[in-house]
Amino acid sequence: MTRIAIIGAGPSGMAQLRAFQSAKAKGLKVPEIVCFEKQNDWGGLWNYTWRTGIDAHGEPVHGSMYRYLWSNGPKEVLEFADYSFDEHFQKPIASYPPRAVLWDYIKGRAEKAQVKDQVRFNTAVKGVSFDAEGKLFTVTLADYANQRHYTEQFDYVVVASGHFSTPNVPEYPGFDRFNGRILHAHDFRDAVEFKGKSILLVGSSYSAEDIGSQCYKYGAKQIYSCYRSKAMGYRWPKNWTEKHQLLRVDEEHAYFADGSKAKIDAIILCTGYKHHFPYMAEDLRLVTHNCLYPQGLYQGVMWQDNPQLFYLGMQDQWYTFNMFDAQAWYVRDIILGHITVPAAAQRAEHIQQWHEKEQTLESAEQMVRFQGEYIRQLIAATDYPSFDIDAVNKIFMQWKKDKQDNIMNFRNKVYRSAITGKMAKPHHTPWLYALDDSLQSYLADNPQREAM
Ligand code: FAD
Ligand code: NA7
Repeated sequence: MTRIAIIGAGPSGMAQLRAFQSAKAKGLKVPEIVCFEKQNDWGGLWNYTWRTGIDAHGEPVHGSMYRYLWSNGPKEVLEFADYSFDEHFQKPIASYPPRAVLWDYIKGRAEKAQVKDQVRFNTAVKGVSFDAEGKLFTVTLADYANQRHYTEQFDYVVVASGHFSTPNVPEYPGFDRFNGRILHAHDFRDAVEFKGKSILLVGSSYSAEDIGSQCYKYGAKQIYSCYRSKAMGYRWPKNWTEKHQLLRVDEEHAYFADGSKAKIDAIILCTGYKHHFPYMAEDLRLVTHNCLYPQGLYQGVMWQDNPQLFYLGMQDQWYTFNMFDAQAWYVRDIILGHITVPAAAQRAEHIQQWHEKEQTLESAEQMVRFQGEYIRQLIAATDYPSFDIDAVNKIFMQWKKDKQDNIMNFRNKVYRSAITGKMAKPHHTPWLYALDDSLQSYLADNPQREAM
């Protein structure tokens, strides 16, 4: 029987499991699927861990999420087209759920699909190689629950191990003599640690914006953020100053390119992540940076040099869960033979066209539309339920505007679902004052009364 290995049971791997299950539910014959997940539960980054560094098995900790993380975009832009938030929660909820609420939602669909028995947990993929003659992959595995290493063979491999877990850690002069803590966003867990402290955030993208906002919310004394190429440019609270490029630090100060300096207690490097697939043989390994159309992947998913290998979710992400779905359904239909893949030269041309188009994008709106169009084309080729991508693109633009209007208030806004047509319900407590963001508190209709 044809066998498929999925590497990782995060949102992308779970989308692939659900895609095949949906085909099976329609009476189609599907291959044997084994999903390998190195953690003891699914959900990927949404499966929070307090750990940093090395996990209980000596594996690099995958988690980059922190306590108090709330969705950084509206839930309406990531909603599954085949499983709405209303279906999962059985009532309207607000637009920016905390981490635990989104994890619950992701798990809800996969549990309904009953695919958990296809996942081998506590099992890390250590090697993937391909035998061109036999046309089979050999996957080397570390089974931590049973303390054994073994190999298995597969006809197809789907890499869904994420790309926001291996930190990009630059060094600046003076780091080796700075008196305070220096950490990467990947190791940031709890904003309360920085209450009353002066912190410096290096970087000017999502992690800097959100970790800074967390630290503001939980009582940091002073926040400095510094950018290399582009300022975030929001109207920050009074105790948050945006600086240009960091030049160096000494025991207790940071020095910036504009000649100013600041006294700081800690440095948080919000300097992004690396695509890192050490377990893939070199000829199968995706090498890219955080962009919207990684080169070498036909339709953003199929490895150009080997049509039996796929990567999911490797793009920079405006769209997330529904993009992983669009990709997973597409990959499924290639494997099932429902989508005919063109010859290598045409595939290369197709990749090149999208790559060149990406180079012309300048504004956020153009980038969102680009990714929306990509998803639209994938969905059109499969039976994934279509949804109004233009409406979702508009929600993205409204979200950008809401952030520009008030960066500390945008999470109180609500949007209309493109899946159900219904409006979200405002949350019971403004984000800045909602310090308890547990699932229970978030879903409570009247948290004060329910706490009594
Ligand atoms: P991951 O979620 O990274 O899952 C990959 C899985 O692969 C993990 O379970 C991991 O344990 C497993 N794995 C890795 N290596 C191996 C191996 N060798 N063997 C076996 N298993 C392995 N997206 C949003 O939509 N909204 C947000 O608000 C949002 N916030 C974010 C905040 C942070 C701090 C970060 C880092 C990302 C955020 N994202 C957000 C984007 C996030 O990338 C996606 O939501 C989503 O988690 C990506 O899913 P994935 O399955 O591709 O990867
Ligand atoms: P991103 O979005 O990849 O951004 C990385 C940031 O780090 C960006 O501002 C970079 O500046 C900056 N950077 C990278 N290297 C350096 C050095 N050496 N010095 C200074 N600044 C640097 O990563 P994020 O972690 O913010 O976001 C990733 C995901 O996590 C995202 O999808 C969210 O949902 C959560 P540049 O613009 O390249 O000059």
